[in-house]
Amino acid sequence: MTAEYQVHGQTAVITLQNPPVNGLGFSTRQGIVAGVTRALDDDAIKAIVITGAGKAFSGGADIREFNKPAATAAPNLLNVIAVLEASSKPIVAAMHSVAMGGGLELAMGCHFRVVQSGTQIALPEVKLGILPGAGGTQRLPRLIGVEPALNMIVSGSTVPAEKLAKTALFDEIVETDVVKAALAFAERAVASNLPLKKARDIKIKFATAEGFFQFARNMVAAAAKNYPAPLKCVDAVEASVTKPFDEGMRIEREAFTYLVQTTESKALRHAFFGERAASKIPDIPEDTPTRPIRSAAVIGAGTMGGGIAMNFANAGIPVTVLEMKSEALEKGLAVVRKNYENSMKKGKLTPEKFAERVGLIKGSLAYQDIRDADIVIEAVFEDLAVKEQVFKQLDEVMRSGAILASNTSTLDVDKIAAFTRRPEDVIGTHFFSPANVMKLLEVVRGKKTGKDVLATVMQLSKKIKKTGVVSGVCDGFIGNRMIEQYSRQAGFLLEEGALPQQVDKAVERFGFAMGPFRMGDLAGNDVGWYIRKRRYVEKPNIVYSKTADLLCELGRFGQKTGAGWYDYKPGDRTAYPSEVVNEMIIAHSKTLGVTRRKISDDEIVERLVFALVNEGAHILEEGIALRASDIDMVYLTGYGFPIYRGGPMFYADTVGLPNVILAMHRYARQRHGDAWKPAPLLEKLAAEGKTFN
Ligand code: T1G
Repeated sequence: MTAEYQVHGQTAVITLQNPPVNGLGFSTRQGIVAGVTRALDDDAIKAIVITGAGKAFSGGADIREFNKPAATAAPNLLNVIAVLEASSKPIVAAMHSVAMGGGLELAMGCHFRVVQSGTQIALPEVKLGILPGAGGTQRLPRLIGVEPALNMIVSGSTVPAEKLAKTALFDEIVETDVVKAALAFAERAVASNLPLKKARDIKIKFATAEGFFQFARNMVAAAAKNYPAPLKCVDAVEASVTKPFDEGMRIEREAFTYLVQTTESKALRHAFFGERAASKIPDIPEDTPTRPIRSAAVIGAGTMGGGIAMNFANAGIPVTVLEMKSEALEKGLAVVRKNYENSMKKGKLTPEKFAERVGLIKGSLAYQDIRDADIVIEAVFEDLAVKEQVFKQLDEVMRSGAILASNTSTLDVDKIAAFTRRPEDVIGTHFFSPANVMKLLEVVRGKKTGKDVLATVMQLSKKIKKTGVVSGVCDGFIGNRMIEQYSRQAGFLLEEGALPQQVDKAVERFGFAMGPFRMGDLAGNDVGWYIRKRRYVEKPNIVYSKTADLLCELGRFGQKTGAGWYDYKPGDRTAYPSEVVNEMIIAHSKTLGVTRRKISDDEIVERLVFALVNEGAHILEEGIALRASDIDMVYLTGYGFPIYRGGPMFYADTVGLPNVILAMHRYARQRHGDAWKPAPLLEKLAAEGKTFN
């Protein structure tokens, strides 16, 4: 069992031992009950202290057990907490580092709580699409007050213990050695025969309950569209005020049981694990030595280069931005400074932080100035000849052991590595615009990329607060390769009867942050145009809709030219449907001899999303992505896919892969059937009744 039992004088100390964060898994729960029972049966023991080994008191229920029998096997967390609360001997929680979710609920079931300052306190269950299911919604309001408790439970936010020092949640707060303090507290409690405090016995006085909770419901409902958990949190906390304790517990349990089986919760848990799984690379052990990254350099001070440089400065890493012309350099650095000024104006950045970050970014016009950087990221024009020239220079100048990274979004990283005499130091670091905001970082592993280089860049991605996802080398890596099939379908839909605003609205109702045409107008329609021109030469047998080319031939590149799929007014980013474009689309259907038809929103969503799924299946079977959840993380953190649907591959699992194939067969009977040939992996999994994840 994973809870250790030790005796200190007349006090038994039960220490949770379930690394990495003492998740309250089945064997840990058993260990706690066994320890308390042993202490109660031993007359020499007068008190009990409970604490956690390592880096957490407890991170809560062991989420690796979710949806498995062990999660609810007796003694479940409610049983454990009932044993604590019913103990005839005082039980003192010695809390440090992290006390979250079920971990905090466990502590609230104890009679007393001694906490080390700086301990992270939270009931983050709502972030997993559930709510505290072991009394948190009933005890926390009694211990810290209804409003602060409701805010913590509905937001899932973390609060440092010292912020709650004056509440009944803690009996003592100490700077160091919380176990020693808890032992001393226990001894005093025994000596003074301190009455045992039970949070459940605290009566809540809250005169304005009805109005308060109605207001809370209105606020939460507005902010939590598509997520059922927050409103259930309000219901449960309201019960802590309006109902007897045991009735409140029943209401909480009912809500928990409902929420834990919702697709939204499964999607959020999938994303939680997906984020962590992405950093695991099968052939690279976790303890692979990494190279120190104490300084960085970025080639190119354009939008991407500036944004990439900000990531380093934000992480406290000095970075030099290299340009060829001083006006380009000055312009780029001015944009970076402006970004920081805007954050400071919005109160997101203190003047000290502003000065520190701006101070960490230097400009230069000479390669010699960056030769000692530990990593250099090239962010120049997306053309292989230009990359060749840059990497040949880097190969000449950079110190040995420096990591040479390219921010290319589609070009072959193996070809780029071959421009140097050190391909093992070359890797792709594909940032997404705006690079200082988007969480996704596609880390492209070349055939010769060194294992320590890959491990270093994955570690760096965490340091600069990115979600690093490993991709193999192929055109478009993971995200852009899939989005190309998505865009193909979007173009075909225009030819067959839909208009840009219908397509965008349909996928935005599905939950995408932005539909394909608004996204094109934002990113620049000329980007896709450039890639398609290359495609027409490289892969002439793949058919694309010409609508996007006709649009670009009109010079309608999007917001940057004041017109794209939509019309724009100066200083106004609203996308207004364009008569010119809609007429062009309708005329183009006529040219093709296609009779336009009414297309349902469902068909639009299925064709766009299943196009992603099918290409994702190809990417998986080719080994470009290590796992399906990596593909989901790419779409959740880089392409605005709705998180409550878990990502394209998770969503396909919830639809059912046989149903995805049925839909693809239906669309294959319409136009351009080649686009709907199911990937072999998709067919195999569907036939075997399996899922991607
Ligand atoms: N159970 C099991 N493993 C967990 C875990 C948990 N609760 N939390 C984290 N891990 C693993 C994580 O997968 C990773 O594993 C390692 O710990 C380090 O995590 C009834 C039912 C605790 C603040 O939602 O917020 O209680 O990849 O990289 O940055 O009401 O993890 O190393 O193998 O994040 O130091 C509620 C979620 C559960 C807490 C630590 N609890 N965890 O952050 O490390 S529901 C949570 C976190 C519940 C009850 C309900 C953070 C952390 P690996 P990490 P970190």
